Amino acid sequence: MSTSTNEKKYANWSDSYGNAEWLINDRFGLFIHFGLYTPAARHEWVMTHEKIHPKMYRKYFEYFEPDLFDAKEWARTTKAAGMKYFVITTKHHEGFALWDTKLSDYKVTNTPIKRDLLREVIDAFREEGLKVGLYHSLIDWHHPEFTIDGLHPQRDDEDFKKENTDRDMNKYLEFMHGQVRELLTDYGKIDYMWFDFSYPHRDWGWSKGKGAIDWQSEQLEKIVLDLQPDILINDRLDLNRGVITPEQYQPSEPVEKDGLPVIWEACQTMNGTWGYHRDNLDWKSTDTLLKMLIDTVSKSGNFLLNVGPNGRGEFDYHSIDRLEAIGEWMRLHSRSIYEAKHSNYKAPIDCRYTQKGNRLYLHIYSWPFRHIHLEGLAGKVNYAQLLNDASEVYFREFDPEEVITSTETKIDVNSVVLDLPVQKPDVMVPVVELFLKN
Ligand code: JFZ
Repeated sequence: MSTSTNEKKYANWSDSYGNAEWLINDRFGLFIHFGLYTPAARHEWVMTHEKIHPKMYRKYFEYFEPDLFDAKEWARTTKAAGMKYFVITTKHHEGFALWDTKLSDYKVTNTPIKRDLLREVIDAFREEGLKVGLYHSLIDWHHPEFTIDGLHPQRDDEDFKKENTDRDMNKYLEFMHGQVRELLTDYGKIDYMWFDFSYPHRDWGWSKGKGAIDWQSEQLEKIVLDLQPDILINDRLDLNRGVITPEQYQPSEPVEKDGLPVIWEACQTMNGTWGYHRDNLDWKSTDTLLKMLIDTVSKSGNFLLNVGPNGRGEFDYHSIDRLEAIGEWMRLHSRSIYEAKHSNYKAPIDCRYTQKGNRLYLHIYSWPFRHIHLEGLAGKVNYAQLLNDASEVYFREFDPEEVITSTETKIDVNSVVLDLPVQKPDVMVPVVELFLKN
């Protein structure tokens, strides 16, 4: 495991494996869920939600033909959204390989599309300068040696369960570790390995959840690090280390351990589901998603936002609209996101701060009338401007000589008061860039 000068600044720096500098700086990435659940179009857990027999599930394999798939288009869209890295599903819990694995026939090159789509994605995204992350499911509902537990599609199938005692997890592990070895050998430099997931505490009576012992996680981790010494690994191997990955909720404050920040990444969906879901209309507004990104960075986290491309291989218009709008905001405001982190100043109501050195960024979620009072900043600000157009923002401080009239805002001795235009700037979330005195 490599060390770094940053070691003491983060509680889990050395636990996150390679050099996490790029991840912390980049802040914003795309998650892609793409597999056989895509044409099913009703949740990536459809196989187990509906307890589908592998023989029945096979139709998705036989008809998998994303003919409009264009990795370069995906990469351009991602880059234009202001994202700097991506994580794609190589294999989800259904067990299907999106690459030309030598260890199984259950792979993309044996479907009607016949192409190694993973390779096309990795090449195209790398070409655009994006860092490469691979999601890989530890769980496998297709593999005949993966023991049936309470999450398994065949959990209520007595015939299947009778065979359970004959299933040999060691054979599955040989396969799973082998596939990971392939992925980290045949596709060049991989920056981030995103395993999913461990559930050792689950207990159904007749079966138990799986964790580090079941996956032989330490051995798997060693394989990964031997092949890619600089790689980052997330925290789902059940080894109590790695990039911390809160899922579908926003932590209420910067995530810390022993009083030090940890490296963490929120993963979020646009509509509550990861795989393409045709009839799900629970789309978060662009405004909400953007605020979640800002909120995450204000707590020193990363934001991994998901798209589930459809069965033709395209991002649907809901997702594209959102990515484009966020991209337009990022074009003007990424200075407050990249390399930025939590600020120790307390943000006013309806606002979020991020900070980068002596630049403090005030994100205004709800546009006020004329004034915002910034606590604790008296005597500390040199200059202030709106970030979208670099127009000066006047600010005032308490002046004992000044006669306050009933029409003036009262200024606290510790505060700075910004004089904002009445009109909200024409951007989703306006940002004031404050240059602090050193
Ligand atoms: C997992 C997957 O099951 C899901 O389909 C998706 O890929 C997501 C990114 O990751 O979902 C999880 C994993 C772990 C927990 C919850 C959902 N957990 O620990 O609570």
